[in-house]
Amino acid sequence: DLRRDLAIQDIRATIVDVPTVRRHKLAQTSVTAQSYVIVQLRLANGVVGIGEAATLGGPRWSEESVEAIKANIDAYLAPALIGQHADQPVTLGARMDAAAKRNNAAKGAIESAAFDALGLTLGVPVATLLGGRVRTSFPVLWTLASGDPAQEIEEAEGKLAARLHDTFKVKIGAQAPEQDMARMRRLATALEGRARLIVDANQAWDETVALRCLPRLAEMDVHLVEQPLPAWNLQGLARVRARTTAPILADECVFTPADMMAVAQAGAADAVSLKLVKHGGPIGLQKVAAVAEAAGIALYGGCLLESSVGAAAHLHAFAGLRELAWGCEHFGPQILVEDLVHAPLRFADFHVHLPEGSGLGITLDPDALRRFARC
Ligand code: MUC
Ligand code: MG
Repeated sequence: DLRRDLAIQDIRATIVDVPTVRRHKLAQTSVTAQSYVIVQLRLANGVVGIGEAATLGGPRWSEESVEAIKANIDAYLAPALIGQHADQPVTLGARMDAAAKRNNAAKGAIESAAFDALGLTLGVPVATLLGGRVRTSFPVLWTLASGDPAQEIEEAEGKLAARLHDTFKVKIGAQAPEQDMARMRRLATALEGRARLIVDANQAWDETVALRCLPRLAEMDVHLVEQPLPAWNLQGLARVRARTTAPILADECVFTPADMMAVAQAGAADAVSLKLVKHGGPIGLQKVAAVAEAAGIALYGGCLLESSVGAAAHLHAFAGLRELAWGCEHFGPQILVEDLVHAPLRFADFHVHLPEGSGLGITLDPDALRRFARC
């Protein structure tokens, strides 16, 4: 019977390292390969759901590394779920929270895999299980992060010409603020009238630097300034926000719904970047989105350079958000030398498209998984 079929039999976590097409430099680290934990969750009926936990340069973007994610899945999260049923995602989440504090990327990958397995079994897309979809394509930006403005302008021109991306997020904070301002001015001048720009400082600045630089970024028509201050400094962010017209995008300061409420109460942001690795899966993402909506804070579809596995899970979660004012940034599949799935996500006309079919609508390529797996 269906109930017995939905019992979780096995959860396998595989670390993979996939080279990127170029070096990706952000404030705290620089990577030439993306590391993920791929979760394969098998039900008694033989169906295997997949999920992905992305990291960026070890435990530097957040506290989770692929090594820690795999260790905590194997030792704590998987044992708490074996024998439980895939049609009870809230119970699965409660059991994971009882088994391990935080570990949101690990939990997010497992929850996505459980939804995929449930959707594949029932013959419905994950978006349907999450409440349905109000959109099937998403405006998608590209991130410029080599640090070399000449290379970045050339890269942006290529994306514009191919009609892949017309909004660019520039990673700042790795170099001195004055250098970044000069770099931004070159980019803004070269792309003026043809592309929108946002910046992400990944917590690199303090309040003084932010107060000096944000008005200049606003004057360059930079549309969003992401996480200019350290995640802990909500009061500082609120003061900076009150003194500039550049809208603030909250990223590392919002993992939980309570974090989102604190940002709202402090008046620290105009928009929030939603990510499965931060919110512990699609259910947590919906909760954070609800708090943001209640506070009048706009939604932005964030990423951590996921492959098509993790990106598809995000698109299913984003598909049902009534307003996604700032679109999304799931360019990840395009920055990898090779994707991990048979039919990668489709990018066209400045949009990324929700895959069709049951579950997440993507299938893992076992050869690619084997090739990039860390032994
Ligand atoms: C981040 O902090 O937003 C997302 C895109 C990118 O280039 O870096 C990431 C992480
Ligand atoms: Mg960010």
